[in-house]
Amino acid sequence: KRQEENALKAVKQGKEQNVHMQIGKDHNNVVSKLHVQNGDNGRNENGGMENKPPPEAVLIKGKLGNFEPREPPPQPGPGEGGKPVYTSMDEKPQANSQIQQYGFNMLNSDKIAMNRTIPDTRMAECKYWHYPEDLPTASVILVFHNEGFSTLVRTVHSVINTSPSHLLKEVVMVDDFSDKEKLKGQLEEYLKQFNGKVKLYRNTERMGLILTRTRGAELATGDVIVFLDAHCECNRNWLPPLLARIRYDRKIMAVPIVDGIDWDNFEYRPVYSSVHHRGIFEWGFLYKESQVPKKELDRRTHNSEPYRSPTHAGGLFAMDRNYFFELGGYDPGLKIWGGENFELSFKIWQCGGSIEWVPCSRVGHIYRNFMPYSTGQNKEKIPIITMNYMRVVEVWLGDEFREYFYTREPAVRGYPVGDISKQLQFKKDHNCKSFKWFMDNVAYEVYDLYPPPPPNKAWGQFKERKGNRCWDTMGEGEGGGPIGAYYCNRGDLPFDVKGQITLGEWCIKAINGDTLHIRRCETQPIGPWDWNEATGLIRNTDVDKCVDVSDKLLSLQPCNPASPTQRWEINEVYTW
Ligand code: LR7
Ligand code: MN
Repeated sequence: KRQEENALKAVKQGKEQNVHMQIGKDHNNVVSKLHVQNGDNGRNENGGMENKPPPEAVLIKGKLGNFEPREPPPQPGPGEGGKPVYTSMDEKPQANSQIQQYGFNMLNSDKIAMNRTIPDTRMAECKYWHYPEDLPTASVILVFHNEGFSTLVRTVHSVINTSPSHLLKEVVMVDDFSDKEKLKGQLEEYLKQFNGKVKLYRNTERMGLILTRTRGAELATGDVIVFLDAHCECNRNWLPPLLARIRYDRKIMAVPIVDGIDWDNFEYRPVYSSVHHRGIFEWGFLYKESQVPKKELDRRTHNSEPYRSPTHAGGLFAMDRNYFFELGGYDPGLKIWGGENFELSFKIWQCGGSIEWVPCSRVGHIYRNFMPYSTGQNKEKIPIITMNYMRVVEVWLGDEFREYFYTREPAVRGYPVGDISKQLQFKKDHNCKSFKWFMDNVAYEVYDLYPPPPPNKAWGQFKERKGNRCWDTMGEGEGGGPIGAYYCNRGDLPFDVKGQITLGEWCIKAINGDTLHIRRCETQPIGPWDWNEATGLIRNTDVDKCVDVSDKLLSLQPCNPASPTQRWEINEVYTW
């Protein structure tokens, strides 16, 4: 009991505590485990020594944490407690037009109180963490482009309501050149109630979210910058656990767990309960999340402690402001949307920092049903997102790993990515480690989930030799119905040396040896396709049948080199 009191006092004062501590070494060989009080766990070898870093958090079961808020009062009305809100039949047309505009059902959002409560989705033990009182201050940065009004300002209310006011230096809003009337004068007027705590800046041209965030960071005055998307609701005590990690080590990027809020009915749904996930990627750089390897979980004492993650989704994270700029911020060559999460993650890990996901910090994010704005293409019609990935690949991956990306995206190989000399110089100047080091030490499970793709044998459109139809998804996606052949106007299908035919991260498979479908690839990329360039037959070696087209439908039939409906060429003329 006394020990607990001492630990608590020490933590509050940000001082050394003379109690049991868990000490481990991390990749930088510095003490990295949380110093946790765990009661009866032997002796503390280092206890009592002066000049040790102060403990940054202590878990005292049964004693509510020092930043634990009072339960917020319920706001009777639609959506209270994170419950769903529904649209009546009469409202449907209006709701649909809002959804078209925003990707959210703003009609429903408008019914919900600005300070509705949401369910506390944290692990039970989160309530009992005590954090140092002298945490750094935070600037919460919200960048927005044509967001819905009520979802945008509910985000502001939520940040203000859930953050200790002395730790929230300000909310920095940066309007990325929205053209919606309501986001102009009316927003300025609305924000007056926050008495200067919320600052609004506007871009004079559309800069995209990446450059706009950098601008927000420049304008921020807090010690720590916290980025959130402009459609979030923060959960109980979300901020101190993030700040505590940065106070402990300023090179930690601290990431909250992102709960889901429904785009239609605004129901608040916990994303994971106690099974921890972390951010990874496949070789086309689609963002993925997978369960945290045991090895990583075992570094911790309590299951509510932060764990390390290779990357993050991009939108929600906290970082020491100066550290962000020491890293050069985001690569200013990245445009509009996408890839910036990987750029910053690889840079952090390879150049001496780390990323942690913090289970006791939870924030809800509204996932749109579609993106209401376009991210655009460059003048050669390559999507901006792909261009961004290429820049990241060229700067951070190195020869071996770069190859895997171009196997997935063969059409853009060799395409100029703009000037990356500054980024490469940064890597040199900071002695940044290789991507292989990152893969082996941080992102190791990616190899198991997404083994490096075998080189392509060919890629392009599978086209009838005598005819003008090409393989086509017919609008089907992963898990969907049979694919067919149609006008040759879209899509490419890389065909690799191990016999896979792939569509992005997916594979073409023959279900029951019959029709062709888009399915998950095998973990070990082997077979079953064989394309005979001479005859044009595409044989499925599992069932020894060939791809045939009849009435727009692709199916497997007994191989017949004389049949015109079985002879295919791979047409490498690719247009975006
Ligand atoms: O041109 C733009 N200018 C902007 O200011 C386009 C967007 N924005 C704003 C926008 O208003 C929003 O506040 O930028 C923010 C993010 O845009 P979203 O909400 O349309 O993006 P998203 O949620 O679909 O996408 C995810 O990936 C992006 C890749 O660049 C960003 O990193 C987003 O922040 C990121 N969102 C999350 O990580 C939320 C949680 C998980 C997901 C998905
Ligand atoms: Mn978003």
